[in-house]
Amino acid sequence: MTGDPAAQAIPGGLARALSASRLVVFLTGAGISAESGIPTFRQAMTGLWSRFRPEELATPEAFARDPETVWRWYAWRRGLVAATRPNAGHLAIAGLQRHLPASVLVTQNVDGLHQRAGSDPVLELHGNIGRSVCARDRRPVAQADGEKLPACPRCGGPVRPDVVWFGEALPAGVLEQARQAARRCDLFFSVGTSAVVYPAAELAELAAGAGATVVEINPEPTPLTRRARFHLQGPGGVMLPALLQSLEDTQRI
Ligand code: BJW
Repeated sequence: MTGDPAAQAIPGGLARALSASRLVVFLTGAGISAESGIPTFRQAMTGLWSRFRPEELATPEAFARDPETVWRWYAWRRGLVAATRPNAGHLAIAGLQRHLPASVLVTQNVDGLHQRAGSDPVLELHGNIGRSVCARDRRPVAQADGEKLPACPRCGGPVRPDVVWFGEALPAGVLEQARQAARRCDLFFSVGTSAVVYPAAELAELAAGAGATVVEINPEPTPLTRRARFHLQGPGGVMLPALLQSLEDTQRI
């Protein structure tokens, strides 16, 4: 048994469930990247939506009205992401995935930090800020970056970030894979998400409804907390390495 106090914060029942699991799903949100220095959306004071209005920046109507402003905002955020690195939470999920017989990583994040931490594949529900597409036909546009709104090299129309805005459908294949995994898993982790944006938030409900053990990792309670069997109330960068340590301890015994 390790002397690591963080690993001892993991309830015995959860450590046993993890080591016996057949399929684990991790669903992550902005909170897992907070310790890398990327702002979340809904936290008071620091969240993006405390400083910016989502209806002016993260809807198709906003882009249609003022594509230059929306593009500049995403260019600023791309810069933030480029200056960061995966943190202990991202790395611990990649480590857990290496130890587990089967796992599926689903993220609402658009920052690509899970991939940089070594997780592959990653089911990106809300796209990726590093990719751009033609706003007319959604075909990829390479090397569209910088502050100035680019024009599509094929049709001359505006280029947009390849992300999912409010009111837009999530990529159907990705969402379906995530739903299937949620229905089939025996352990479901909801990490660093306020669990209020649908359909992502429905995944934990699907998992719980199908009998999986739901675990929430978040310093704050959310609407999911009362349905979760375990709530590890702390930052992902502490709780996820502790989980990895507890799994390594169990596997060593
Ligand atoms: C830490 C931490 C640390 C901090 N460690 N934790 C009712 C039912 C169903 C749907 C709806 C409904 N009412 C309205 C809707 C629609 C809407 C919706 O859900 N709205 C709700 C807000 C009410 N959903 C949609 O519009 C979706 N599309 C859709 O439904 O389409 C239907 C359709 C079908 C067919 C055709 C057409 C349409 C699309 C949703 C897209 C969301 N997009 C965004 C922007 C992405 C691009 C970008 O990045 O700019 O996605 S909004 C934003 O929210 C972003 C996030 O991925 C998403 C979720 O946020 P997340 O990750 O949970 O972050 P926060 O900030 O909310 O929470 C952070 C948490 O971390 C907090 O709890 C902290 O405590 C915690 N934390 N430090 C661990 N160190």
